[in-house]
Parts: sequence; structure tokens; C-alpha cells
Amino acid sequence: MKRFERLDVTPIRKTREKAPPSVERRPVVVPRPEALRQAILDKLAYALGKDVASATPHDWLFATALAVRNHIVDSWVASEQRTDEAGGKRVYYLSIEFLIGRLLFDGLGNLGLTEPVREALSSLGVDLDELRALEPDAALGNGGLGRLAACFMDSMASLALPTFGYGIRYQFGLFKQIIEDGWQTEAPDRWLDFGNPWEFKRPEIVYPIHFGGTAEAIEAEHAKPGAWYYAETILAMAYDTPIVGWRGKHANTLRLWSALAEEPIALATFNQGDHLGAMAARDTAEAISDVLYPSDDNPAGEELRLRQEFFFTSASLQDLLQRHIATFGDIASLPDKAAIHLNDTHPALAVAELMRLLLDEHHVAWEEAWRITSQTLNYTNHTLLPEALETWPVALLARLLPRHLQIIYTINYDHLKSLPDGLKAPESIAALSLIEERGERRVRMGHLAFVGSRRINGVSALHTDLLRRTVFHDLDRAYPGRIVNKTNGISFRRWLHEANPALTKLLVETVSPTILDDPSLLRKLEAFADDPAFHAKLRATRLANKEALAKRIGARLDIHLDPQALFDVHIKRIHEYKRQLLNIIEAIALYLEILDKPGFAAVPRVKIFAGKAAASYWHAKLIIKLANAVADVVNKDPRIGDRLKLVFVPNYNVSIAEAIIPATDLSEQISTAGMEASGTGNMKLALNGALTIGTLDGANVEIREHVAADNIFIFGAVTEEIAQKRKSGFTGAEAKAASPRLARALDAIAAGVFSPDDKGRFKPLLDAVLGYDPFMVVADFDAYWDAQRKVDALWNEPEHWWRAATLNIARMAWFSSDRTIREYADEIWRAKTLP
Ligand code: 26Q
Repeated sequence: MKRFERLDVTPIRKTREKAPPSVERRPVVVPRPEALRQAILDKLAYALGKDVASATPHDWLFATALAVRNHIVDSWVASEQRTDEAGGKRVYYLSIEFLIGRLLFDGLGNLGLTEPVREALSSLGVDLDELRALEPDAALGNGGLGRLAACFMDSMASLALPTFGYGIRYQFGLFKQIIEDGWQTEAPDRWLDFGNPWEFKRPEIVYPIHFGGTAEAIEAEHAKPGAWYYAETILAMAYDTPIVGWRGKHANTLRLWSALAEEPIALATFNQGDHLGAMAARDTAEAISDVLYPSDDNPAGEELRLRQEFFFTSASLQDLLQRHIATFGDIASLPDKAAIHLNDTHPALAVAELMRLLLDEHHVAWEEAWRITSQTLNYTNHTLLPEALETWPVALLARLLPRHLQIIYTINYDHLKSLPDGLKAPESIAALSLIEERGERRVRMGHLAFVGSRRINGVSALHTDLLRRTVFHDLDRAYPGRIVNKTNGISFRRWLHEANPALTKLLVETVSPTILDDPSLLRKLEAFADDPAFHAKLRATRLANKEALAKRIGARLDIHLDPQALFDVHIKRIHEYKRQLLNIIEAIALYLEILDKPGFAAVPRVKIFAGKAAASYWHAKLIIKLANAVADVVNKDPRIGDRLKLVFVPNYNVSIAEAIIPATDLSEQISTAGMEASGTGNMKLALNGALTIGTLDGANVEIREHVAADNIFIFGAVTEEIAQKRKSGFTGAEAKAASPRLARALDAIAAGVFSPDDKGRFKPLLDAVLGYDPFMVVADFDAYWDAQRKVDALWNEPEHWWRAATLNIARMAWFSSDRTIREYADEIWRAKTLP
């Protein structure tokens, strides 16, 4: 660590006991608007160097954020002191993605500062809502997995569970989606262009991360450490963001690593005139934290991705080990004082890296190192799709992480040797091995994470059940009881209080203000399920949210929407298994039906789509083009008027979700049964009172159990039926032959109704669904159509619709991520919240 050897990172005061608190532990009091006004003006002057006359809107945003941050930091410092004093277990949540979105209203809401700050700014002639819209989204994630990590951070802080989130500080987050002529194109997400007011750079917290070279062989079963003669070293530097919980009572740290070259410039090379060459090593090193991989399912299999995974895993483990040793003085107590969680397999190298650190750097014997590792780590699986399960070629690991490969082989040897006799047949061994031997040899990261973890969890009841029956069937038999279910949840602070203040206000007025602290009180709404006065108020909040959304869409996309129409919303990553195509085909069928039968009692509908496709996922991009092409034709057809409109909202992100969800009447959760591990958008929409049309997939199953079958529209083949259909040799062409309505819609696509300039444009989509139909799009069409007509019928009976909406809200409390995190803390981490 040449660059940093002169930096002494030890605090001047070594023991916290003797240190006077740098921040008084004052009770959380809400400052008055005048004090906030002064604080903002001070930040403007002394942090930004601006006066009121020269301040730009961005300056105001930064000054406000920095003033709010002061209050967060008070809570943060006190939380760290309390955690130290309590001496309990800490949780470390390792995730390659954190899809956080904006932080201003999170901080304001949690600290109770929204209205005082609004008032302070308004006295300065500044509008808080305009500042809110200026903050870039922190889009350091692709979708569900990354957003779950962000909701979990919110809940862990709100419950005062001492936690570090560890991830990567990507210079560029998820790409910006631009729709050009209906096609998705990608542009870099320059979220850091103006700097980031929430983070603290920690130039003194730097760890070396090694790659390449050779490793000294150790024999299996031997306790002695090995040695790694690495070839390359990159530095990981910490950036900390405090994550403050509800009512500001506790704050945790999100520590994101940024890659840095050991030598910023090869001066000798520069002096010889090779100016670009002098920077090349730096560019290669720093590329590690440059960009988020833009896929939410498809393992990229590239060396840079593996480097990213090892980079943040190793830095996080080094950091938490040094904290543990500094606090407790030994390493054997790690399982009692730390629970490390692997958010999917992206940090699964933690199994080998923790072993390496214990064996080679802390000189712990193998057996003890294995006890520590396998009692400290836990792992969540987020997908069943076999093609989405991560594996890495043995040859690549041998080149990049040779010592880790040795350790993985030794773990595998021990694992296979200790299997019960009933699992020692060659087929069982092949299924249980950490190494896939067919074809190019690869390490199965799910297996590695499983074997190295104390608990493994799925993210919904159905998903966990399928995990036991499919991908981890043999491992479950070898290690019974390790797999547990933890159904996902969502942060009510973000997805109700912040996103839908009008509904929140109504709930507070109808039930009680304590509903903000205790969502179980939502149950009390059941008493209003048939109350016309409550229905009227609920409808009014929905209508206002729809008007606001319609206004935004009108301004940005020049599409006029009638807020009285049913807003039918399909928002999530674009993927064949999520079946946006099924929804689009239904829209086409509806369009043709309306044209055909002028008397057709269609309910006026607005179909809203939003979502990004992985940049390399051609099929998904073609689905986006089709959605836009159908929108073009339908929206311009004067015969249709306001009876049907389609909108594709570009650049879906957390902030756009916050605007669309409160304006939704119908929530589309129509994945092929067995393919969506859980879903969390389904929960956000139901909590905001949208009714769900969905398949029995992921957490939809549990949503139905909670809201009751009368208050949700379930349709389509279930997991077992799909398996049977597959066996019987089903093809989409058969389904088309059996359904004239479907046939007309598909034929319209084939005839070029939506692509007059290139009639064959959508043929790849048609070929897929008419052949093997891997995602059962056409197989489920008739059932979907029928379910949609039931939606129409209910919409036409407002008292029944709003009763169902009320009951959805009333019965969603269980889907709070606070409940999920309590379960993780009790049953997986065995960690206690601070009093
Ligand atoms: C792996 C290797 C290389 C490149 C990318 C990846 C990769 C990246 C992201 C693989 C998977 C993901 C993300 C998966 C994901 O978001 N899964 C979703 O997780 C949610 C939270 O549990 C569930 O609600 C969703 O059902 C599930 O699809």
C-alpha cells in the first residue's frame, strides 16, 4: 500500500470509553424552521461558497441535503456509540446491488423534517418539491434484488439492528433508458456528475485486493496455511453513507467500495513520453468499480464481473474482520458477534476468501476456520432459472484466484467425504459437488454458498418450496434444516409514506397517527371496507394521484390520458418470463374487439408499461418496440378515443415507480408460474390499494392468502400444470388454433399492422410463442382475457371495487420489510436489536 503507508489510520483516542462524545446525545428534537433556514444558508455559504443571489437550484439541493445530513450524522454517531457499548452481534449485508433511489425525502421523512424544511425553504423562495425532482436516483442495482437490499437497509435502521451494508460505489449505475423511435437505447447514468451530498469519502479506509499469480499447494485435511504469490494489487477505498431509520432513532452505515490503482501514474513511462501508457494501469484498476452490470438474470461470465465480485467481497471481509478483532480481540468469537449475509451468489467467494484470511493471514487451523466460516455466513437465493445460476470456469479461477480455487477444492473434498452413505452414489456425488464436471469444468457458486452457510433462504413460500425440490434438492437432503423461507417485504416508509402522502394522510385520519409506527393497525381499515364515505375519500386520493401522473405523462410524452379510466400498470424489468408480451397481446385483442363491436362494453383503460431490458437481451428489446408500436397505432386511432390508451414510460427507476404506484388501479403480476421468485412490486402496488391480476407465482400466492381470493384476480396455469403441459408436448400453435381471439391478435402482428415499414419485424416474438412457447404466453392467453373481463365487471361495480381495494390495504401489513428483517434477525442471524 505504497500510497497510504504514511497515513496513520488509528484514531487519536484509542478507547471509546474515555472519549467524550463528539456529538452530544441529545434526544431527537425537530428543529424549528428558522433554525433550519439558517442551517441551509450556512451550508450554502460555507460548504458551497455561494450566496442567495448566485445559488442555482442544485446549490439549494446540496445545501438542503447537507443541512439534513447534519441531523442524520447526530443519530449515526450516537448509534455507533450505543452499538459499541452494547457489544452485541453486528449484521453485515453483502450485496453487489443497492437500488436506493433518492435519499432526500427518506432523510426528511424519517427525521420528521419534511414540513419544517419545506417552510424554511419557502421563506427563501425555494420550492422543496422542485429540489426533490433534481436529485439523481442512486441506481446501483438492476431490479428486485437491489431494491430489496435498499428496503432491508431502511428496516434494519428502523429496527435499530446494528448493520453494515457492503457493496460497490459504481461510477455509473444502471444505464439511462432512452426510447428512440420505439426502441430502447442506453446512455450512461451520470449520477455523480454534481457529487453526492450523502456520502463521506474515507481515504484512510483502504484495503489491498489481490489477483493472479500462483498459490502454494496445501493438501486436503491439512491444518496448515497456504501461500498466495499474487501478481496484482488493487486498492478498495470506502465511501460511507449513513442510512437513518424511522424517527431518526438509529442510523447504520452503507459502505461502498471504490477501486483505486496502487500507483496513480507510471511516472517513468510518462517521462519517456508515453502519456497514455502512463495512465493505463490506473484505468484498468479503476474499471472494477466503473459500471454496474446491466442484467438482472443472466450471469455475464466475464472476468471483470468476477473481479467486481471478489473486489467487494474481500474488502468487506477484511474490514469486518479488522473491526471484530479491534473490538473483541480474538477471532474465535466471530460467529457470536457477526452474521454475514450473502445477497445471492455474487459475494459467494466470501466462503473461500474468509477461509483464506483465517488460514493464511490469521493463522487459524483448517477445522476451526471452517467452523467460524460456516457458522457466520448465510445466503439468500433469488432465482430458480437454471441459466441464471452463477458458475465460474475453473480455468478462470485458477488464473485470477488460484489460492481460492485450492480452498474450494479442499472444501469440496471435505463436503463430499462427509456425505451420508445414502448420498454417495455417483449421480448424487455429481449433483452435490461444488464442481460441475460436464463440459468445461465450472464452480457452482450456489453450491459453494450453500455448503459454506449456516442458513440458506428463499424469498417466498413457493420459491423456497421449489428450491427444496429442484436446484437444492440433493443439498437439502445432505444438510436437512438449513433451508428456511423468508418472504420478502417492502419499506412502508418509502412505498407508502413518501410515495403516497395523500393516502397516508387518509390512513392517519381514518385509523390513527400510530399507524405510521405500527402497520399492523392497517387491519382497522377493515371496518371501513363497506363505508361509502371512506370509499369516496380513497377514490379521491387515487384520482388526484392519477391526475398528477397523467399531467407528467402529458408533458413528457404528449399523450393525453383520462384520469377517470382504469389505470392498468405493468412495471418491472422487461423479461419474457414476466410476460409483458401477454399483456400487449391482450391490448391488441381488446383493440380489435372495440373496432369490431362498437357496442363492446369495454371499460376505458390506460395500459401503462415501464421497465428496462438488459442491453444485450434482444427479445426483451423487441417487446419494448412492440409496446410502443401498438401504442402508436391505438392511441392515434380516432375510433378508439379514450376507451384504450397505451403508454410506455421511459427510463423506469425508483422515482418513477414512486409516481406510478400510487396512481395504479390494476397491478399486473403475470409471470409464468414458478419463475418469479417473489416479486416486491406486487406488494408495493397492493399496499397502495391497487387490485392484482396475477398468476400463482412467487409472493402472489401469499398476497392472495392475506387479502383473500375475492380481492385478487388469479388466473392461469400453476407450476405443476405447466410441467404437465410441457411433458405432453404442448406448442403455442395448438393454443392459437383453439382461440380465435388470440389468433386474430397474433395475425395482426404478423400482418404488419404495427410495423407497416417492416412487416416481419416482430416475427421472432411470434415464432417463439407459436413453437415451444417457453413462457406459456399463448397457453395462458384465454385465461388472462377472462380474468381481465372480470376486472372490467368489478370496475363497473364501484362499491365492490373499492371494498376490495380497502381490504387490500388493510391486509398488507405482513409485507412490511420490518417483519421480514425481524424474521432474519431472529431465525437466521440470531442478532438483537438495540433497546
Ligand atoms: C449475475 C452475474 C453476472 C451478471 C449479473 C448477474 C445477476 C444480477 C442480478 C443475476 C441476478 C440478478 C438479480 C436478480 C433479481 O433481481 N432477482 C429478483 O429478486 C427479487 C428479490 O428477492 C425477487 O422479488 C424477484 O422475484 C427476483 O426476480
